[in-house]
Amino acid sequence: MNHHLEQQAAESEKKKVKLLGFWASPYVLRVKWALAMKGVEYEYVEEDLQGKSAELLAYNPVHKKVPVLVYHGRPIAESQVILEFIDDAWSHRGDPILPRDPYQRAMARFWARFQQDKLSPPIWRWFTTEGEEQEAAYEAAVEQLLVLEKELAVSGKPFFGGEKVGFVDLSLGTLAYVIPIYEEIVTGGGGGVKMVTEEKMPSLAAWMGRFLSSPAVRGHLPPLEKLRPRYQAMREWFLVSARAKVEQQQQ
Ligand SMILES: N[C@@H](CCC(=O)N[C@@H](CS)C(=O)NCC(=O)O)C(=O)O
Repeated sequence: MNHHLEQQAAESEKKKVKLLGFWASPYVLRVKWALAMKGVEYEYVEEDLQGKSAELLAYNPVHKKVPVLVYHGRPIAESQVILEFIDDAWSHRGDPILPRDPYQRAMARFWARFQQDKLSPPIWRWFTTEGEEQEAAYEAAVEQLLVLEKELAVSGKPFFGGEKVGFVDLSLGTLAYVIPIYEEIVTGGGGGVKMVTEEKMPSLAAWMGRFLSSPAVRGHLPPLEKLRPRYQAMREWFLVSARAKVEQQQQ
């Protein structure tokens, strides 16, 4: 295709694909990465989650959350569902997101669910608590991270998807970006407890760097200087709320 035709095709695709998102949302990020993997052109609409647009409420009346991908006027919600849709709708483009083999597909979905159900909850708990609760969450998070470490080390591959970024990488991906931010905030920028270390989790630590610098990801990361204070404020809010609750109980 010559340049002009290519531009025309991209413009017409842009009219058919729209993403409703929020810049800091980890769920939106994975969709942006998947669209980049497939080279899909789309219109991006930033939502105000404090004052959601009529469009968002109409497109996702069940959850009222972002991301929502709108394809030819029809909405798809829930980030993991959207990833599968992108893989199906643009199966002829870019690298496959899910493996083709049925067993491998099932395993990819299994590990994506592991992230959601087993791994992310203790990591978030660790980031939003202090004292004994935080210590317990730390232990739980490390235990699950070591499960992943083993999985990656045994495969000997650069990504959970094999030679290339795939469904599991996209699902785990935001952790690669936010864990270092969490560590920095929790330790107040000083040394102290880290969650992912090269000594304990060499494969995972290497994967984090590799994933963040992969082509579909590196251009689509929210600015650290904006994300860091946002997370800092969230941690403070959780700690202040928890302390207030304890005080209330003591009265
Ligand atoms: N399970 C959903 C979660 C999406 C989600 O939690 N989105 C947040 C932004 S990070 C949201 O839209 N929150 C608005 C609200 O809860 O009112 C997915 O995977 O897409």
